[in-house]
Amino acid sequence: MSQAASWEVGEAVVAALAAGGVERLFFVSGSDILALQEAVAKRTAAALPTPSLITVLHEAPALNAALGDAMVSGKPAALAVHVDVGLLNAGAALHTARRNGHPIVLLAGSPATAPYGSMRGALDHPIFSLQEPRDLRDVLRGYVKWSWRLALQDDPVAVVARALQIASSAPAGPVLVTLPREVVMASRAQVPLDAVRRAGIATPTRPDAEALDRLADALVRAERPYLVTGASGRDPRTVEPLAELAELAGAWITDSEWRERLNVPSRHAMLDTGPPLRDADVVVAIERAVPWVAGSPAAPNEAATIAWLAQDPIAADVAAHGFAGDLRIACDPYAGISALLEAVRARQSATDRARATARLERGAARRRELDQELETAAEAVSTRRPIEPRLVAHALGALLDDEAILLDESVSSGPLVRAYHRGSRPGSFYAQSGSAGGWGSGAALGAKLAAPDRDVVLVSGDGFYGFGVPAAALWTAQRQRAPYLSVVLVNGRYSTGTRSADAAYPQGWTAKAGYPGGVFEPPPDFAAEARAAGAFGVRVDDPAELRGALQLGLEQQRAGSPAVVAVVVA
Ligand SMILES: Cc1ncc(C[n+]2csc(CCOP(=O)(O)OP(=O)(O)O)c2C)c(N)n1
Repeated sequence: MSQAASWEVGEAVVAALAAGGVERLFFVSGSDILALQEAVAKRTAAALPTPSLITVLHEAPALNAALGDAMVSGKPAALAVHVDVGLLNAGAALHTARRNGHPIVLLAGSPATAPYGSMRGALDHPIFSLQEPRDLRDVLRGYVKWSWRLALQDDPVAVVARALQIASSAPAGPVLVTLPREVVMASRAQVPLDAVRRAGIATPTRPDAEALDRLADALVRAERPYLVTGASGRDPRTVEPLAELAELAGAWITDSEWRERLNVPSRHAMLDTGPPLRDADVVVAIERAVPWVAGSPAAPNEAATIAWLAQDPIAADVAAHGFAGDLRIACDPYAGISALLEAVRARQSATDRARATARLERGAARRRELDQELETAAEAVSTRRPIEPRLVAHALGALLDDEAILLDESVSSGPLVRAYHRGSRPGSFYAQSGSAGGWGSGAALGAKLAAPDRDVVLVSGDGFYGFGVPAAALWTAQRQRAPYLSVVLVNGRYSTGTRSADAAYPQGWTAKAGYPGGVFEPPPDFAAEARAAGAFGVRVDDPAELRGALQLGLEQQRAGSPAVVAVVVA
């Protein structure tokens, strides 16, 4: 009788990830994840299914790249890092992973504890004893949906199957598996990968019919209905029915405070063309955990009917919430929006329809006016020096075609970037749903790996750009032929430490002292940094050269080189 073939547990993990559709394993080196590195190399050599290993020079852009990959591909992505230090280096990207809701499998090596010489992979260096304060999983409590410490007696394929199932089932999010070194280096009989294929992901939930009918009744009767969203466009199929719902119901839409995705075409007639949200009589918050600040002037008024339509309509993941909700409809957003559209259609009378159409016409007229105002305002600053962020936003809007992917991390210039964006295609605009600055460079890299044929453009404030360890991402972009264009708005300051300081301490000591802590003058030369990382880099301070520089950056990208255009702005 022939003996069953064996493989290392690390190889079982890698094979199971591949079986689960993970195409890329973002990787930052460590002595306890060698088994994964070895397994990928071995399986690549043998032409066996394996994620490709993407070396990134820092864990923060590595995790952000995994997020960018999952965000654009819609498939799970994985990241392997070294023990506690690797996870801690991933840092704020863990926050983004939690808030952006992508299916991510985090793998962290865990130091050996087996006594020296007792088994393969056992303790052989003093450092191992220092690399796991208590249980590594404690570090990430609050940031992952689920975690597991792989043990010798576990079936590694079943553990990966469970990890992928939990990460991918709605609401999707990160999971963590810690991998003790002796465990991943242990030999096991090979097992089939059926557990991964058959684990299954939860099917989308349909909205409760009665609750949906009540909401449709309210929407049809409403005089000033509002749809507030942010991340419904995570499912690209929602864009069309959401736009149609707004048109049919004559409902105003806003996502301007937190547009994580393109939720409706960015020049839609009902998008940000309506009265203040405060005046709404019926509000539907769609896939948006925190749609306004309760009690503030930007919130709906007390008398408004408020409905929540989301995978998690109570936002259980937000510790303190406290928003009113007359209806909380748990559903897959695509199922919910589509059902609401049909329910509104079914009960609109001719008079209801006419009232809705009148609002739609008002929206369309306001949109034309706004577009004209935006052009006039851009024209008015077209020769100003230093360059106005508005001019950059305008130039970007004009430069990008509908196939392009725009990633926005431009903080105080965000409203301008969104206003001038002309994208209408689902998946043409991305931002993050959290607050962890530094997402952009890694996310752009991951996006480009997932969509190699599309232009990928990041627009970022210089502060957040610096947080993202851009050189580490640019290096990988260069090596992997995954080029993206970064447009950095260089003003040498954090709006938090300057504008916010002014708001909190008008004419305060900070202002008098010239904003120490808020200003970094002179700012780093981000173009030179890009060149040092092997990318194209150019600095622009003349408005007449702006368009040409952006065009050149785009061409560099198309020719295969990552590019950075650092624009010195007012
Ligand atoms: C990792 C991280 N550190 C600090 C902050 C706090 N913060 C919020 S906005 C901001 C300023 C961002 O500056 P910049 O990117 O230059 O954009 P600007 O404010 O100048 O528009 C900072 C520091 C954060 N959100 N994330």
